[in-house]
Amino acid sequence: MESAYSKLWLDYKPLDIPFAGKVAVRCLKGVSRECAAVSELITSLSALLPQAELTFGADSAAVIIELDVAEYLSLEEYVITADERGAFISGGSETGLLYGVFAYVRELITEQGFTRLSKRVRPALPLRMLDHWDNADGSIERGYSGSSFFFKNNELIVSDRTVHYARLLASVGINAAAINNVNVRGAAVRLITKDYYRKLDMLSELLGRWGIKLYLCIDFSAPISVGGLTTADPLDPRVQSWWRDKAAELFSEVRNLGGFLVKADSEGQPGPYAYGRSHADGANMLARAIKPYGGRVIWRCFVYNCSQDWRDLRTDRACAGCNTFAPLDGRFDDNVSLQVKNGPMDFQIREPVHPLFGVMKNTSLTAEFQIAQEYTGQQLHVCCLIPMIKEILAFRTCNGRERDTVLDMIDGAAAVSNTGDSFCWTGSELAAANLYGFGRICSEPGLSAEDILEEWITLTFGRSEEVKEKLLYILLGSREAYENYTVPLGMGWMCKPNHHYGPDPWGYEFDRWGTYNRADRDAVGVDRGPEGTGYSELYYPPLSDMYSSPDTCPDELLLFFCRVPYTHILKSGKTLIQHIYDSHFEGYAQAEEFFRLWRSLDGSIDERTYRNGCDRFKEQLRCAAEWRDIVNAFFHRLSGIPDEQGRKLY
Ligand code: GCV
Repeated sequence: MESAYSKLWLDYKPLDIPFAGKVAVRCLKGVSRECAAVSELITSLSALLPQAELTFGADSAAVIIELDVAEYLSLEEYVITADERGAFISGGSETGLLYGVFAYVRELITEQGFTRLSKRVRPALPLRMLDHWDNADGSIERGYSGSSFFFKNNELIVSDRTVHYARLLASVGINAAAINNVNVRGAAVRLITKDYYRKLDMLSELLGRWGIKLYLCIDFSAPISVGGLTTADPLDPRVQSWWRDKAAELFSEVRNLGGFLVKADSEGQPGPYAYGRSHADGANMLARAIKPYGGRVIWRCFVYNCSQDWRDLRTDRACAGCNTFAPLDGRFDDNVSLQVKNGPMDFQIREPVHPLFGVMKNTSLTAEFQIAQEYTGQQLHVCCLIPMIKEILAFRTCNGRERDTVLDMIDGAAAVSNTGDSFCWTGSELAAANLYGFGRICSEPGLSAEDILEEWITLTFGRSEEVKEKLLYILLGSREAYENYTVPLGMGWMCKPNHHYGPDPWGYEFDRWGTYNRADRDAVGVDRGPEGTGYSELYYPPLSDMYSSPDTCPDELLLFFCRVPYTHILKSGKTLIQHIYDSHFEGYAQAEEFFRLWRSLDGSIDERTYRNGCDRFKEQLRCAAEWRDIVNAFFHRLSGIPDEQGRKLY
């Protein structure tokens, strides 16, 4: 029977080498034969070397692979020394060893044989997390890959698919997963009750075998909704004691629980504000309840007024995160990490880096990315986010620290997951690159986007140079293309309201969400300088100065920070309006080229992937034409300025 899901990059095929000798696996001190590292190695070798004779512990073998746990390594670290005769793989724990095994197997595949290798890797970020926005009824908020594989009809599912999920995550070093939506709705409120303990425990044990901690999103008002109290005030002793008891029960029933992820006082979710308390009060209260069990609270900073009056030109949603959290720096307990979205708005194709990364010098931070492509084509458009994630992590905050990049300032990264129960997990096979890349970057941020993609392409599609070159071209160019044919120069929010797919330049203009472009017949963009909303002042100099003036603001963020006339001359020498027209034609042409290249791979990649890709590229082109024509017509009609090249603008 055909499997209901693809194995993605773990679908190992026999290596080209005709190896038929004996391969011995030896478990040295501290390594049990039952651990995931050993089973993974055996599974992989059986697939890669079907002719080989695999044994445990034999002395004479053509290839000997020794596995070891060593105290001198940190828990998730590994060392590999390998050559033609075998390998010595050592981990700081069985999880570190597992990462070493995956790294060794990757090498066997990319090098097609046993070669010399010497590698020592310690994952750069301690927390490498996937956040699922899955609802208990099986639907997924912003899900573009089918339904949930964690939940169905308010039941928790633990299946062979869950095992493969855990393998996929472990293979790229992801060590935490929050399985339910941050908007805690319906039956999910009861996840922290005995209704779910048995299944949660099974799931957490399964994930734990692969080095992954289970996190749950909780309802901040659970003392009321679950506990029957009349308040959820974090400073009320009854509430504190309720959470303490709940934590004791939960952590003893669910053995591999990592902690809680919390969206509070945001978009209708309950939080400490209802009781006049701060976010530090709220987060610390939970953190203290779960601290005895090693639990962590991941507390989101996506807090803003979502009922703004569009006529109000002073209030700026972009400032909200800093306004709320900057005064609380240093006031969070050490088992709280603040989860900060990569930009100050909401995962647009281009935003400045969130200023909180520079400001919160005394608080643990987790960077939040969204590989679910809510605003970036919903996995129907190809949009590889690996270069963007790398760009954000490398951003210098200029906060006076000797090491001042975002990567230096954070302890963790989380990605809103792009997975679902579709055959290929991510709706589009190409979107799986974002899942793979996210994990690899968190573990080894020094890898280039090309390195990561080459690895992923080889593991997923084999070693054809032609396939590799064409896919690299498509993936590496895809973000620029998407940005070109959609929203110009950092402005964001020209998408259709609610579902966020396709163009609607004024869809959010007269609404309550705080997301405006303020386009009129003369100018466009929001003045976020000191004379405007003041947002640019939330950065340290020289960034604050650079962003506040159209002369120094980087073009790609110009309309985020400045309000400029259509005749403003960009650094490229073009006028703003001409740039808008040109980039939209250019972006469409790039998408056409991607589809042409994809079609040329017919016969070189498997039929199912090829056909799925064709359907999606077709839709991408249709939608890109809509974006191009609607955005160009919008600005043409407002400004009355014709295209220098005389193209049709409608
Ligand atoms: C889970 C945006 C999305 C919401 C999401 C929210 C968040 O507003 O559109 O679907 O809610 O971000 O990150 O909490």
